[in-house]
Amino acid sequence: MPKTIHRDVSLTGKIDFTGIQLKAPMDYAAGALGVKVALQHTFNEMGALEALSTLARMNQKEGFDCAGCAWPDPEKPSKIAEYCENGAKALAEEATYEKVDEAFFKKYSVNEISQWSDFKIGKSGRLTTPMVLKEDSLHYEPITWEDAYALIAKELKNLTSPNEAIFYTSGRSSNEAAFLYGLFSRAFGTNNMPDCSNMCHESSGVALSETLGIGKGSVTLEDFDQAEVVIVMGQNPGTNHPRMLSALEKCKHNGGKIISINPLAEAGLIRFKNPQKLTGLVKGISVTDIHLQVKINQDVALLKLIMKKLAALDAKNKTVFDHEFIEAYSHGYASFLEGLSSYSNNELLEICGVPEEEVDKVVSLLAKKNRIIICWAMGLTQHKNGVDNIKECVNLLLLKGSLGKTGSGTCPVRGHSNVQGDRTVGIMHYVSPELNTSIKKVFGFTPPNDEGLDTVHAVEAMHNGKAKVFMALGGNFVSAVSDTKYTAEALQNCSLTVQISTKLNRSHLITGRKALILPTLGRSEKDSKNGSPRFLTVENSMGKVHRTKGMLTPKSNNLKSEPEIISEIAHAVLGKNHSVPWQDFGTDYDLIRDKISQTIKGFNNVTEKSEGSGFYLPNNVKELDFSKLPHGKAQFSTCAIADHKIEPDEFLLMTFRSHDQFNTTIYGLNDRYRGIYNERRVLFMNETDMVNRGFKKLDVVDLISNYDTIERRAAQFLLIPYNIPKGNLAAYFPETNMVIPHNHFARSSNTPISKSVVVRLEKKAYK
Ligand SMILES: Nc1nc2c(c(=O)[nH]1)N[C@H]1C(S)=C(S)[C@@H](COP(=O)(O)OP(=O)(O)OC[C@H]3O[C@@H](n4cnc5c(=O)[nH]c(N)nc54)[C@H](O)[C@@H]3O)O[C@H]1N2
Ligand SMILES: Nc1nc2c(c(=O)[nH]1)N[C@H]1C(S)=C(S)[C@@H](COP(=O)(O)OP(=O)(O)OC[C@H]3O[C@@H](n4cnc5c(=O)[nH]c(N)nc54)[C@H](O)[C@@H]3O)O[C@H]1N2
Ligand SMILES: [Mo]
Repeated sequence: MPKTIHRDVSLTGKIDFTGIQLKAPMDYAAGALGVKVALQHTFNEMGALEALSTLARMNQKEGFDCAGCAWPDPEKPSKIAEYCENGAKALAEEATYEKVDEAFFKKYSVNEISQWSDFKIGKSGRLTTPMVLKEDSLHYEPITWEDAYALIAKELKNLTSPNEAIFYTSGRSSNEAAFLYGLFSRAFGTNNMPDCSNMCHESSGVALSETLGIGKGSVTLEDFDQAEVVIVMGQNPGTNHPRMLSALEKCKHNGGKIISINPLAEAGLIRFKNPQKLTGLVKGISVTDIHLQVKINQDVALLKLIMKKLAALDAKNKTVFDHEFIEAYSHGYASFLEGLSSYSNNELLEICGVPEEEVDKVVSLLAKKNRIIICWAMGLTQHKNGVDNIKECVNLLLLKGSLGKTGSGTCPVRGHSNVQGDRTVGIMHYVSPELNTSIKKVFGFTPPNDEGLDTVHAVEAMHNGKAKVFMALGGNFVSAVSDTKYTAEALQNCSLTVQISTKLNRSHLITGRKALILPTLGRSEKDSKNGSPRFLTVENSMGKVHRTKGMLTPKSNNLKSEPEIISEIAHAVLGKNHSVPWQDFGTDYDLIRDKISQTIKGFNNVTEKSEGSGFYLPNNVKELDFSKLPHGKAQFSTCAIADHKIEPDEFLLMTFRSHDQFNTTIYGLNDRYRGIYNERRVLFMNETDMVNRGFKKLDVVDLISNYDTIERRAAQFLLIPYNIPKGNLAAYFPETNMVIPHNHFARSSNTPISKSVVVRLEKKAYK
C-alpha cells in the first residue's frame, strides 16, 4: 500500500474479486428489465412512494433536471416518465436515506474507509455536516460552517501567490454556482480552474472552436426527427445517454438511417425496446443499420477512407459533395483533398480494420444524403489525436454541406448534466478577453490575464509543490484523473484540500495535510430560503438553458446550497468591502442571474426566459456565421492518423464505463448489457488474441503500462473473451486509471489518453 507522510490510505481499496457470473451479452437496451432495475434501485434507497412521486417529476417542466446526463428533454415530455434506468439510479444514489455523519467518522478512520471498495464507500450514504480532517489526524471531526470558511480564508491568504490555489469544478453544478465560483477564483486572482471537461469533451471544444467558431454542438433535439443519417461514433448511448435512443427511434421512424462506429457492438446500438411504449417493451426496433467495427483510435483512418471514396464518386458527377456550400462557407477544401490522397485505400483499410464491403455501404448511403448528424462522446475525445478525430468529423459535414440546416450538424454528446453550462458561465482555465471585459464592467475588478492550469497541469503543479490549496466543487478528483498514484501524491502535497460534495468518495480520504468536507444539497432536494423554495438553471447538451427545482426534503438540516457555500467562502476571503456583494448572492439567486445576464452573452433576462422549456443560447453555426474565423469561413483541416508503436506483446486499452456506474460512483457490480454480473475487475479481450497468447477465460492478469520507462500497474483482472478487434482491450475506469500516464494527453486539448493506453499483460497465479 502506498505510504504517505501522515496517513496510510489505500488508492484503490482492498483488491478482491466479488464472485463473477457470466451470461451472453445482450442485443437490446432498455425494455421491461430496464424499468424493473430502475425501480429496484430507487425503491431500495428511497422507499416506493417517494421514489415513484419523485421520478414522475424528473425532467418535467416544473421539476428537477436529472443529474445523470445532459441529454435534452423533449418539448413535450412523456406523460408516463421522462427518465431512464440510469437516471433513476442517479436519483437513488443522491436520495438515499443512508447517512455519513459524525458518528460514522468517529467510528472509522480515513485509513479504514480507504480499504473499502469505491462501491462500498459510495453506499455509505449522504454527507450530512461539515467535517475537518486536522493535520496528522486519522479521523474527520465536526466543524462549524463559520470555522470552515475561516480555515479556507486563512490558508488562501497565506499563499505567496493566488496561482498557488486550484479551483476544480465537476459538471453537476448549476449555472448560478459555477458563475459565482468562477467569479470568486478570478477575484482571488487566478485562472486555475481545471474542470471535468478537461478530461471529457475538451477535445470537442478545441476542434469545434477552431473549425466552426463555437466549442459546442449545433443540433437541436428536433433535428433528429428530420435527419436522413445519424452517425454515432465512440459513444455508448444505451448506458450513458439512454434517452438518446428515443431520438434515434424517432429518426428511424421518419425514414432515417443510423450508422454506428465503435470497436464494440454496444447493446443500445443494436436494438432498443422503448420502455415508454407498450409495443416497445416487447418487440423494440433495431437501431443500427450499419455498424463499422473500427479498431480503437483508428477513426481518422476510417473517415479518411470514407471521404476518399466519396471524393472519387464526386469527381465523376459533382453531385456527392455540396459544392455551393463548400464555396460559400468553407476554407481549405483544395488542401484537404490533397491531404486525403496521401494514403492509399488499402493502407487505410488495413489501419482501420473495417471490412471494405461495410465501408462501401456507408459510402453509397452518404453519397445520396445531405441531412447528416454526427454524434460522438469519449470514444473520440480521449486519445492523443482526440482533436483531430473531431476535426475529421467536421470535414465530412463540410463536404456534405450538413451544417446550419435542419436535420444536420454536430452533436458532441455531453457527459455531466451541466458541464456545458459551467463552461458557458465562466469555468475555464484560459483567458476569455470578452468575459474579462464584462466582469470588469459589471463588478469593478480586473480579472487575471494569464492562462491558468487545466486538470493535467494542476496535478503537475500540486505534485511539484507549486500549488498548495485545492478546492473542488463536486467530483472525485483523485479517482477521475489519470495516474492515480501520481494524482494522490499531488493532492497529499497540498496544505489544504476542500471538497464541496454530496456523497462520500475517495477524494475525501486521499487529501492534503488538512482537509474539509462541505456537504451540499443535491439536485433533487428542495432549496429554500426563509421558507420560499428557489430554483436554479442548467444548460443541456444542445445549448438550451432551463430551470431545475428540487422537491425532496434535504437529507440533513446542516446542508447548504452550492451558491451559498461559495458566496460565504468568497466573503470570508475577500471581505465585505470587496466590489462584489458576495453574501447577497448566497441569499438571492435572482440577483446572481441578473449579474449573469449582464456578464454572459445570450443570458439576458435569464430568470424569466428560463421558465417552461427554456431558451436556446446563440449559436453561430446555426446561422452559418463564421465571421470570427480566418477568412470568415469554416475551416477544413488535415488530420493525423494515430500512430501507436505497439510491440508484439502489447495491446491498446480503452477504459470505459459499465452499465452500473456514473463515472467514479459505482451503482452496482453488473454490466448487464455486456453479460457481466457481480464483478468489475474484468478485461475484455479478443478470443483469437487469447488463444494466440495462451490465455484462457477467467485467467487473472495484471495490466502494465510503460511510458517514459516508468512502469505503472493495475492489479488483478479476469479475462473475458469478447467481440472486440484484435490487439484491443477494454476495462472499466476508475480501476484502470492506475496505468494511464499523467503526462500523456491529447494534443491541444490536454485530455488524458483514457481510450488508448498501450499496455501489456502479466499472468498471475490466483487461487
Ligand atoms: N449511466 C451513466 N451515464 C453517464 C455516465 C456514466 O458514467 N454513467 N457518464 C457521463 C459522462 S461524464 C460522460 S463524458 C458520458 C460518457 O459517455 P460515453 O462516451 O458513451 O462513455 P464510455 O463508457 O467512456 O464509452 C465510450 C464508447 O466509445 C467506444 N470507443 C472507445 N474507443 C473508441 C475509439 O477509438 N473509436 C470509437 N469509434 N469508439 C471508441 C467504446 O466502445 C464505448 O462504446 O456519459 C455521461 N452519462
Ligand atoms: N480512465 C478514465 N478516466 C476518466 C474517464 C474515462 O472514460 N476513463 N472519463 C472522464 C470524464 S468524461 C469525466 S467527466 C471525469 C469525471 O470526473 P468527476 O466529475 O470529478 O467525477 P464524478 O465521479 O462524476 O464525481 C462524483 C462525485 O461528485 C459529487 N457530487 C455528485 N453530485 C453533486 C452535486 O450536485 N454537487 C456537488 N457539489 N457534488 C456532487 C459526489 O460527492 C460524487 O462522489 O472522469 C474522467 N476520468
Ligand atoms: Mo465526462
